[in-house]
Amino acid sequence: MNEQKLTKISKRLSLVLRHQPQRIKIELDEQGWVAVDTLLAAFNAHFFKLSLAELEEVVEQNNKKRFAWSEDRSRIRASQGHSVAVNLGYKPQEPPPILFHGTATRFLDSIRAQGLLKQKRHHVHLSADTVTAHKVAIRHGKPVILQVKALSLYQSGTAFFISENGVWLTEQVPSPFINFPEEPIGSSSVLGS
Ligand code: HQG
Repeated sequence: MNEQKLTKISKRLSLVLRHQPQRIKIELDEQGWVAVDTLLAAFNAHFFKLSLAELEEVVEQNNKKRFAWSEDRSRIRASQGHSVAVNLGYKPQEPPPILFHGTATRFLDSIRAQGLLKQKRHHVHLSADTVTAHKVAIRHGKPVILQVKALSLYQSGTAFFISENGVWLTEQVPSPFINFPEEPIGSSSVLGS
């Protein structure tokens, strides 16, 4: 298959395996998988003809290893880059008693009212240390570091995950599980120095 066709198929696969499975009326499971047979039938029906051999070629040849087979090769998924909600298999883990979330002071009222929400991301991101939390915070404005009672939240039945690069992830953090500083911590805080 020539480069152009490989790229064309790869782009369509990224579209439906990362962003818009509904476009060809398929559903991804929680880990982003879809049965290869289902994908091929839907791809053929909605886009253009794609054989199993061609699909295999695209997966093997893909320069960034964008797609992966399940162990038994009956299913396929995108390895990363999703905008649809998937859990790529980060193993649930018991968190330490306290994790940190760096944010901007202007969000505090809203966070007090709603807790920490994942917004556009797949999870709320938490850090094991305040230095990292501070770096995340200053991206947003005047930084403030919230303490999250992670172990209590976990013990109340909420799953926590740790990403390959050490970020703690959870679905949301209700307000009672957050320690808010009495005075917002300004940029002159010791945490920043
Ligand atoms: C805030 C980077 C109002 C939240 C970093 C944050 C991180 C609320 C902002 C990763 C809220 C979302 C994630 C509520 C949360 N009301 N504001 N109820 N709940 N917020 O960027 O945690 O470069 O989506 O506090 O290293 O800042 O992407 O999340 O300020 O790990 O690889 O809404 O992004 O990694 O902002 O950063 P973000 P984040 P990457």
